[in-house]
This record gives sequence, C-alpha cells and structure tokens, in this order.
Amino acid sequence: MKQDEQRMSLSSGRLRKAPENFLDREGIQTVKMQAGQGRRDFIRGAFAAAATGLTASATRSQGNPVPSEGGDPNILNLPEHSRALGQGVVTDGYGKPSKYEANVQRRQSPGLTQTAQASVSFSPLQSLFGIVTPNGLHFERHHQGWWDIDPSRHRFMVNGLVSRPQVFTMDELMRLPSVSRFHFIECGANTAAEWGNVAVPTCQYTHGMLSCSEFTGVPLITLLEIAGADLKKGRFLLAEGGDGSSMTRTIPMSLVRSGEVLVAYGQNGEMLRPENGYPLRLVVPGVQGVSWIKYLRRVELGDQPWAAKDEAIHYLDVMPDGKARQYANLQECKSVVTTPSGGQVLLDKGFYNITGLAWSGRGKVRKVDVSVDGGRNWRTARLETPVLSKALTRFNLDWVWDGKAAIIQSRATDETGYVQPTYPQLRAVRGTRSIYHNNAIQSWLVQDNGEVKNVQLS
Ligand SMILES: Nc1nc2c(c(=O)[nH]1)N[C@H]1C(S)=C(S)[C@@H](COP(=O)(O)O)O[C@H]1N2
Ligand SMILES: [Mo]
Repeated sequence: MKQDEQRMSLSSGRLRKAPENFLDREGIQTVKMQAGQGRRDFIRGAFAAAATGLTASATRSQGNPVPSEGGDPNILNLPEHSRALGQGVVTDGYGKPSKYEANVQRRQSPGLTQTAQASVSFSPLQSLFGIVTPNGLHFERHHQGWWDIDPSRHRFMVNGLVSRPQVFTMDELMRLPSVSRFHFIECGANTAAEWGNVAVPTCQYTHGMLSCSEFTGVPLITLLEIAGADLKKGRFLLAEGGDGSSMTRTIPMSLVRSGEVLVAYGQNGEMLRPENGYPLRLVVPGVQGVSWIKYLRRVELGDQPWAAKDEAIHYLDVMPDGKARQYANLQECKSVVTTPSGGQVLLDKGFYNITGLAWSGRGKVRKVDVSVDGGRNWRTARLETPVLSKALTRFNLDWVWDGKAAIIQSRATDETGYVQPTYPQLRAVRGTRSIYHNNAIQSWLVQDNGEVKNVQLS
C-alpha cells in the first residue's frame, strides 16, 4: 500500500532501452582491425568500440511530451490509421513482429568465433517479457551449422540394451501420447566470458545463451519401454544428433526414468525451428544445453558413460588445482536483472520497475533478493506466476532512483535452499580458469548520469 502511494506520487522515470542495434557496421570493422590482440582483449575492445557512439548520444533531456499549450498533436490530429482502411487478412500467412521492433534481434558476439557455423547467437533478454522466448529469438548454438531437415525422411532409432530395437518415423512419434512442458535451456558456457573479468557490455551477451519454451514431445522413457529397454542394466544413454558435428552426449538414466526427458518436436505451440533442431530434439530439463541434442537421430542404452568427444575433452570444468571435472551437467541456480541492465540509460530520477529472470536446474525458484547498493541491503522481489520447475521465473521489484550511483544485483535461491553465489564465493571454489557453469551474481552499475555498466565487485 505504502509503496503504491509512493509510486503514484512520483513521476515515472524513463528508460532508454538496451542498445539492440549495438554493433553497427563501423563497430564491426573496428573489431576486425583489432583482431590481432589477445582474444579476451579483442572481445572487450570490440564492445568498447561499438559503444562509443552510444554513450555520446545519450541524452537526459525531454520532459513531458505533452506541450503545455495547444495539446498533443498525436491526440488532436487524427492519424491515418483512424481515418483510412487498414490492411486485409493474410497479408502475411505467417505473421511477423512490428517493423518498429526490428532491432530486437538475436545477435552474434563479434570476435567470439571464427565462423558462423560453429558459433553462438544470443537472445535479447533485455527486450523480452514474461518467461517465454519467442521462437525467432531463441538463442542458437551450432557446432557445424544448422539444417532444415525433411521430416518425412527423418528417422529416430532406439538400440543398445533393448530387446526390440526400434526405428520411428516422425509420423509414428507424433501419434504417441505427448506432453507439453515449460523449461529453460541454458548453454553451459553462458556467462563464460565473465569468468576472469568484465568482458561484454549487455545482458544479451552476458546471459543470452538462455531461452525458455513450452516443449511438446514424447517422454523418452515411453520410447525405451516400447523398445523393451533393460532398465536394470541400462544406466546411461547415449544421444546422437544427425548434423555433421556428430554431437553425442551421455544422459544418466536417473533423469530419463523420472519421465522428464522428452523427445520433442514442438516448441511454443509450433514445430521446432530448424535452428533449434527441427524436426526432433532432446529436452533434458535442468541440464546444460549441450545435452539437448538437436536433429536427434538415435539413442543407445548402455551400462556406463560413453566419454564421447563433447564430454571427455570438451565441456569440462577446470578446477583451481588444474584438474578437469567431467560430467558436471546441471545448471545451478542463477538469476539476472534484465532492466536496468548494461547499455541501457535511465533518463530521469523516479520510479523504475526492476525486472529480471531466475532459474534453477534443480527445480523451482523459491526466492529472489534484489540489492541496489552492491549487496549491502537486500529486498525480496515479487515472483510472477507461473513459477515452474526448471523453467525461467520472472521477478519484479519497485524502485525509485534518486539519481545517485547504484549497483543493482539479484540473488536467487532455489527450492533446495541453494543460494546463488557472489563472484568471490564462486571463484573460491571454482578458480578463475573455467569456462562453463558461471552462475555468479551479476552487478549492473547505474552511474549518476544514468548510464548502466557491467561491473564486478571483488
Ligand atoms: N546436433 C546438435 N545438437 C546440439 C548442438 C549441435 O551443435 N548439434 N549444440 C548443443 C549446444 S552446445 C547447445 S547450448 C544447444 C543449443 O540449442 P539451441 O541452438 O536450440 O539454442 O544445443 C545442443 N545440441
Ligand atoms: Mo552449449
């Protein structure tokens, strides 16, 4: 109540949205010229170069857009759309976003990879609402490029420790009883660039290897049962993709037996997009993205982990003692404030809605605390419904910005009681040489001029 009154009495602050078109052609040119330097410097330099134009043009002017005399021409002069005939139905058989939203795009981080086929594009988290990622903005991670595979020719095989090896067509799979569930997918390398230091400017690039969809498909356990799987001896499953990357991953049967792992064809009410594995992908809730095999063509049931190339020598956690940890698959509890976030500009003092996303590979998010003073004081954010297991959870918190520098952080706790660590806490356990599984608390510095910067507190 008190907060609501406060909200009404204060004017609402305006926000310059994130720099969705952050890297213009010129910025990318500069980036290429800097490519001689070390990789991390290279990436950091790339963003710095691209950011120059941005900060210079940031203004805090403009008051209320309604002139004090004469009224608002946007109200007084009837616009064309109120006077003339609009466009007919099916102008576009498959609708697109408004042209005014053209800058909301998934984007590739300049200098991160040598080719566009073995690369990543990041979801524009700062521009999204709720918990669902629109299919066209789902992040992408390909090891050998993507394909649009003819579903009538796609086959899915189940073999190994089964008494009746099976080959399914898409038609056969889609006739079986299906389930639909919301889950996040996060690449194990999300936030990787930030392990040592601040590296990239916006939450699209720090946290955008993250998406959440309603997936539809058949529980893998159903297909194993059809194949007469030996569920006593069969303790590990190999999942294999059909693209040239020969992406193969070991999935523990404990995850499969619970019925959570899906052989999915649907994503947010339609078929998977080609970039996301059309016509078939594995959904492994709570587990890092690499195990969500796309273009899924085979699973084999076995009695031990396979030590495939993408688990024996890649996707390892380098620990402080120099040893590499294998099979750390779970995405621990994590959160990020998406507004205000890096690259945005607060144009006035006043009310702001702090909003962000929280998730845990172990189940539901129980609580999100938000600090605006770098972690000294915390307030509990509102969790918006639905709060689902192993799905993104949206949180919101009222905030009145007084125009002074502020450091905004979010700290999530999941239903197991696990609390998201600070960078010092994470580094104490994991060191600084890792790539994967960085779930540290993110800090955004709101400067007194309103510009928001990515920072790390030691
Ligand atoms: N067949 C195949 N499956 C794959 C990959 C791939 O390159 N080929 N990349 C993996 C990785 S590392 C991630 S993070 C996710 C990314 O899924 P997305 O592209 O739908 O976001 O797919 C995984 N499954
Ligand atoms: Mo990944």
